[in-house]
Amino acid sequence: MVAGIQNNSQYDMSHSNKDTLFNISRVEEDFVFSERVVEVFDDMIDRSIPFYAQVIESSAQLLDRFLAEGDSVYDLGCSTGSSLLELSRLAQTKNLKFIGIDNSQPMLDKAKLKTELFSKQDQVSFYLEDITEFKHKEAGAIILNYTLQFIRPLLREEFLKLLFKNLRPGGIVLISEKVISHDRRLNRAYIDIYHQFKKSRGYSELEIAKKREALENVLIPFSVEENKAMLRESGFTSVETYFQWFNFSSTIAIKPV
Ligand code: GEK
Repeated sequence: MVAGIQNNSQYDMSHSNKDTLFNISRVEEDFVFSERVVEVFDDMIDRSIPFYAQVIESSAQLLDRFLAEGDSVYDLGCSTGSSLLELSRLAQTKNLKFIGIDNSQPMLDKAKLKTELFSKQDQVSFYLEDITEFKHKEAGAIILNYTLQFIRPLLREEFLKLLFKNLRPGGIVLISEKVISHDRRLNRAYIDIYHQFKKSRGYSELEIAKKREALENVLIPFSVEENKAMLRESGFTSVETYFQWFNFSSTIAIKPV
């Protein structure tokens, strides 16, 4: 393991099998969030996303600072609920309501199971919905952790405008993404460093290459600048990076009061 990189959320390791999905010789189809993926998902996230726990911790600090008593926090593309459960543990002072949305029923089944396991049902709930049709009004915060990258590029700006509309004045969006650099040398270097990270977490060269192939048409990263420009275009005024590790970046955007 790379020194100092640890994902230690207490909510991400329950009921997860080891991810060996791409220990295969041929990729038969593009990546989908199927039941097979859900079975290994928490292990996959734990070993594939650098500083996952630290990003959630930083996000909790921002929620604590910017949200008001009783605000609602929406996690779009919440998967098995790991980040929402962790946020509900870390951001406890303002009686916040946590709502996870995903369009994968198997993901939400697992999220609900984990929520019950940790007796969090009063604080954390889940909806099976398409996030591009988000219609929950007066949100205090909307979180997109590694999810915007799966929305079709042509739809992304309209989607961010929809989120802007549904936030209350002063509400925030927190977006964490895999990103690209338009500097070709830096881009190559960042990707190599990320692959070293995955190797250090136990993935073989073959698994890394096959996963990359399966994600090729599905996960389409933008640069930090492109994401920030889209947020400003959508009406957000304060837009800043709050975390970055090579080709992974987290951004906060605030809706003006
Ligand atoms: C985490 N945020 O643990 N509507 C609803 N859900 C969607 C849509 C859509 N249109 N498109 C994709 N999803 C999580 C990790 S994973 C990222 C997020 C990854 C959902 C999809 O079902 C999946 O659960 C999630 O977005 C993306 O921090 O696997 O790399």
